[in-house]
Amino acid sequence: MAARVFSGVQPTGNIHIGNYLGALKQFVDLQTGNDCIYCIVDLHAITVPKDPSELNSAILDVAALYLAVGLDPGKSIVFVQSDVSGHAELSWILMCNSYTGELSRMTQFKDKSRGNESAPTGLFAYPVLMAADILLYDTDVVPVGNDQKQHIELTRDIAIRVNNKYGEDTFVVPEGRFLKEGARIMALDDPTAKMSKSAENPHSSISLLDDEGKIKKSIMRATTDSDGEIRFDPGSKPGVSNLITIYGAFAGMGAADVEREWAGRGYGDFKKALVEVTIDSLRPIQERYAEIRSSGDLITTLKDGAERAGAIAEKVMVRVKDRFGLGAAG
Ligand code: AQP
Repeated sequence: MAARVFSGVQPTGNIHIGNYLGALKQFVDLQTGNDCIYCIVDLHAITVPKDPSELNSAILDVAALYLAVGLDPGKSIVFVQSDVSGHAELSWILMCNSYTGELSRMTQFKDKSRGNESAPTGLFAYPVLMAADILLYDTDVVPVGNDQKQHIELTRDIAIRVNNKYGEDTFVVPEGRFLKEGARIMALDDPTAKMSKSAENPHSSISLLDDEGKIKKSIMRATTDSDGEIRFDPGSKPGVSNLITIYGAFAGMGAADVEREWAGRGYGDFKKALVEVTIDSLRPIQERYAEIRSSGDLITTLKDGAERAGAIAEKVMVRVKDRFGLGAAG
């Protein structure tokens, strides 16, 4: 039987090659032979204040990028999270079945709130919303970058806890899917931190929509080391290893093959080749994006996706409410 696949991306800024290599590429590969649902998770984006018109435009940017990288609405459901009310509804039910202790241990909350007492409650609770996103569709597989491992574990813990209390088949217990190569692309200016949309230095990441000049500058400035050897060793050579991972992911090669191809050559030439392979890989995505983003069909695709996703979600909500004894019919 086809597996149900669910994942999402936040419309919080420029989608970068980390998002692409860690998550979006998997989304595309999984479309064949699986039953895939891909979401633009806009409710997650408001955990920090957002300008409404910028947010709305960012939602459409991510939707257009989804289609530009190869998501096919004929094969997969593509929709916006807040267009299906079950996400917020299930999130509340799960919130009542999760512990403040386990949420306090989430590293993303600790990083983003930095102990600030006026950090929004949504920032604390959003891993539960993520669990709701996944459990709402009886998801078997969640393709994500490995920064999401902790959140997938939490989702599994909550699902198992609810199943133990309210019946084994209340939720499908999902599995995360993490790639071997590309699951964590590091920042170009600081290869000990993950590449992130919200980084201040524009040269720490490469956006899927960056022009050739920007791509060249960011890669040529990327932090390396002084030993001059193109060798994959994330522990002692994090910068060079990150560049090897990116090169390999775009060129379709493993790290060992990249090392062999570049043995005895210098960082300058390697970076120039990386610029080329990055530009060549992003060019067709950028061309398709320009067409899709300006077409009126995008909204129709998203509305149709929300209807199809909503029909699946509604069935799961009826089952969950019944198990919990919620509602007049319960
Ligand atoms: N550096 C990364 N390497 C590999 N995969 C990554 N992902 C994110 N960063 C990397 C994966 O991309 C998917 C979508 O991420 P998201 O938009 O939901 O949020 P995020 O993980 O919080 O991404 P950012 O870029 O770091 O955003 P900000 O700066 O807004 O927090 C996920 O599958 C994620 O694993």
